[in-house]
Amino acid sequence: MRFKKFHQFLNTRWGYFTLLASLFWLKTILVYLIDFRLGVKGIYEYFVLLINPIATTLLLLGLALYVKRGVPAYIFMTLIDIANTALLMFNVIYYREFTDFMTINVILGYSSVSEGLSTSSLALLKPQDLIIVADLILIAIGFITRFLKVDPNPIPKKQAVAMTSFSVFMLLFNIVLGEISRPQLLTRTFDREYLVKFLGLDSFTVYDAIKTAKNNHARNSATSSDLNKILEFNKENYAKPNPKMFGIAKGKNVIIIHLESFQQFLINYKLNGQEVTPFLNSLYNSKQFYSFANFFNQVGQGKTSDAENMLETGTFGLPQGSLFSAIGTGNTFEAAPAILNQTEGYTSAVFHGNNGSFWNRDNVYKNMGYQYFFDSSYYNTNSNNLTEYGLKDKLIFHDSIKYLEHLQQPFYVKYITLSNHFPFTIDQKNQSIQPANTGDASVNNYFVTAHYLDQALQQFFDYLHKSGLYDNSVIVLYGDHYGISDTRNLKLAPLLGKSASTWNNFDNAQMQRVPLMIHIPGDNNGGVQYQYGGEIDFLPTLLHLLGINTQKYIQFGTDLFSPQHNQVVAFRNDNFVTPKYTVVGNTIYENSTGDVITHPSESVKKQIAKDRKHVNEQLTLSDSLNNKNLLRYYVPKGFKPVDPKDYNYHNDFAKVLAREAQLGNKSDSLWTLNHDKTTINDYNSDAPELQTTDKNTPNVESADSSASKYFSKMHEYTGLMSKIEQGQGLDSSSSSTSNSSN
Ligand code: GP9
Ligand code: MN
Repeated sequence: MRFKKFHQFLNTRWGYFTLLASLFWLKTILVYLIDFRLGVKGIYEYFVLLINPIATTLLLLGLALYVKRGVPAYIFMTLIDIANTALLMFNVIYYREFTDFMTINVILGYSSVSEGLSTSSLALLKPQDLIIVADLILIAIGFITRFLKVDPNPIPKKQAVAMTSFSVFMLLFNIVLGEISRPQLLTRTFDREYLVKFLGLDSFTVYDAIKTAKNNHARNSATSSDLNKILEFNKENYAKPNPKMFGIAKGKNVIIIHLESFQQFLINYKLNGQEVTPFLNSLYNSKQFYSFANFFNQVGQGKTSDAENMLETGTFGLPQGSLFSAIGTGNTFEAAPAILNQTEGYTSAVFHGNNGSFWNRDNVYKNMGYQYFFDSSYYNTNSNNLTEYGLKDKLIFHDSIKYLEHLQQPFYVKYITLSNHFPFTIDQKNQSIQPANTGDASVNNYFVTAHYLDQALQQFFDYLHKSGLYDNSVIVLYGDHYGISDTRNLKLAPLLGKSASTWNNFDNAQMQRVPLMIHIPGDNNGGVQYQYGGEIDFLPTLLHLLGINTQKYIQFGTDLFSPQHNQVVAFRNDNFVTPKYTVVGNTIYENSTGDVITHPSESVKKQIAKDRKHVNEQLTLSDSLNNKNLLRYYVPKGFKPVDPKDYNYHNDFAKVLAREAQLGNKSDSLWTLNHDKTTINDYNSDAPELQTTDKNTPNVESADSSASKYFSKMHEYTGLMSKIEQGQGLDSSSSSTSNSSN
C-alpha cells in the first residue's frame, strides 16, 4: 500500500521534482566525500557541506515547475538535471587532473593557465563515476518501462514561486553559514575549495561566471591608450638607484622569507621581561642587515596575496577582494621570477605549507613565471604537523631542504610561513613563552606563535650558515600585514604603554609597520634605516641591488635606497603616512606628537594635497593597470611575455632532479657542490614532530616515487627517512659524510 502511494507520488510533477532533487543531492554529497579533498573539519563544516547542494538544486530544477505543459516540463527538468550532472562529472575529472575546480574560463576553454579537459582526461574516468549518472539511467529505464509517467497537470504558479523563494532563502542561509565560518568569503574568495565547501559547486560556478563577466567587461573596454597615463606616471615616479648599492648583490641567490602577520612592534619587544623574538632582534640590530624601522604594509582584503603581489610585481592589490583570486588567473604579470630568470637566469621556487589553490596561487605563480611551487602536497601533512592554515613553520623550513638543495643557483626562492596566523593557536608542545594577559585570547597568543616563528627562523639560519647559503644569498625577511586588527588594538594598547581610552586612528596607522630586513652577502654596512616606505617599494629596491635597471618595468614604488625615494606611503584605503604626517580620512596627525593638526598652515595644506594627489594617482593607475589587464599591451624591451602553459607544479621534485642530472657536473645546485651529498644533516631542529615516527604521508611518497627514477640519489633521503622512522631524529652527528654510500 505504502509503496503504491509512493509510486503514485513519483508520477506527479512534485514527485518527479523531489526524485531528481534528492538523487542529485545524494550524488553530489558522495562526490564531495569521495572525489574532492575539501578539508572539511568539524560538525559545523559537515553540516554546511550537507546542505550546500540543496539551494541551487531546488532553484534550478524549480525553473521547470513554471512550464505548464507536461512533456516540455519533464524534458526541461530532466535537461537541467543532465546539465547539472555534466558540470558535476566534468569537475570530478578536472579535479582528478588538476586538484582544482573548473572556472568559467576553463569551461569555455579561455583559460590561459590550464589546458582544460582533453580526450586524455576522459582516461581519468573511474568505475565509481557511474554513481554520478546512475540516477539518470534509472530514470530513463523508469520512463521506458512506464514505471514513471508524465503528469499532465501543471503546478500552480503560487507553488512554483514558493519553491523558488524557498530555494533563494536556502541560498542566503547557506551564504550566511559560510560567512560565519569564513568572514568575507565572497568578497575575498581565499580559495575555490572554500567556495565549493561552503556554497557548493553550482554556486561556485555561478559566482565565477559573474566575476569573469565583470572582469571581461573591464578588459574589453580597455585600450592600449589607457597605458599612456601609467607610463607617464612611471617615468615621473622613477627613482634612480643609489650608485653605492646598485648591483652589489649581482648574481647572488635571493631567499625571501614571508613572516606571516608579523608586526614591527614585536621587534625588540619584551613581554614580562622576556624578548618575544630574540633571534629576529639579533638580525634587526646587526650590521649584516639593512633593517627598516618605518616600513608599512599596504595590503587590502587580499592580505597575504596582496603583499606577495606588491613585493613581486610592484603594483598594488585591488580596492576590494584579492587580486590573485579575482583577476590573477587571466592577467598578464611582469613579476620578479620572470624578470630574474630572463635577465640573470635565476631558478625560482616557492615553499608554502598550504594547498596550492589558496589565494589562487597555483595559477598566479604560473603567470609570474615561477618554475617550481612546493605546496602542501610536497610535505608530510599529518595533522600533527599542521596548524590551521597548513604545515608548521619549523617543518616547512626543514622539509624543504631536500628540494632546495637541488635547485640550480642562482635561485630566487620564497618561503611563506603561516604558524603566526590569526587566531595564533599552536599546540602545547610548541609553546615556549607565556601568553600575554590582555583578556583577548588572540592577542595573548600572538606572542606565543611569534616566538615559535622566531625559533623556526633561527634553525633555518643556522642551516643557511652551515650550508654556506648565508654567504652567497640576499636574504629578505618581511612581515606581510598586521596580526592584531584595529579593534583588538584596544586590548593590546596597555602592553605598549598606552591606554585603550586614548587609542585612536593615529595609533592604528602606526601599528601598520611591518619588518623589512635585507641581508646583502659580504656587506657589513647595514643597520637600522629610517626612511619611510612600504611593500610597494620592495621590488625596485631588490632589482637595483641585483644590478637590474627598473626603468623599463611598470612599478608604482621607488627604490628604498635611492636618494630620490618617495617617502609618501599609501594605504589601500587612500589614507597615507609620510615622515611628518599621518593622514586618516580628512584628519591630519603630526607624527612627532600624535596630535591632530586642527588648523593646518597653508604650507601643510599644500604638502598634504600634493601627497594625497600622489597617493590617488598611484592607487588609481595601479587599479586601472590591473583591472584592465593593461600589461598585455606593454612588453618591456628584451622581456619575453610569460606563457603560463609552460608551467605546472606537479612532479616538481622530479623536474628539479632531472635538470640537475641533465647538467651533470655543470650543475651548481647545493647538492652537486656538496659532492652529490645531502646537506639535510646540517639542519638541526627541535621540532617535536621531527622526533616522532610519523609515517610519511602519501603525498611525500608520491613526490619521492615520481622522483625516484633519478637513480640512487633517493637513497640518501630514504636512508634518512628510515632513520627518522627509527626515532633517531636528525642530530648533527649524522652529517652527510657518515652515511652516504656513494
Ligand atoms: C594562506 C596564508 C595566509 O596560505 O598565506 O593567508 P592570509 O590569511 O594571511 O591572507
Ligand atoms: Mn598573511
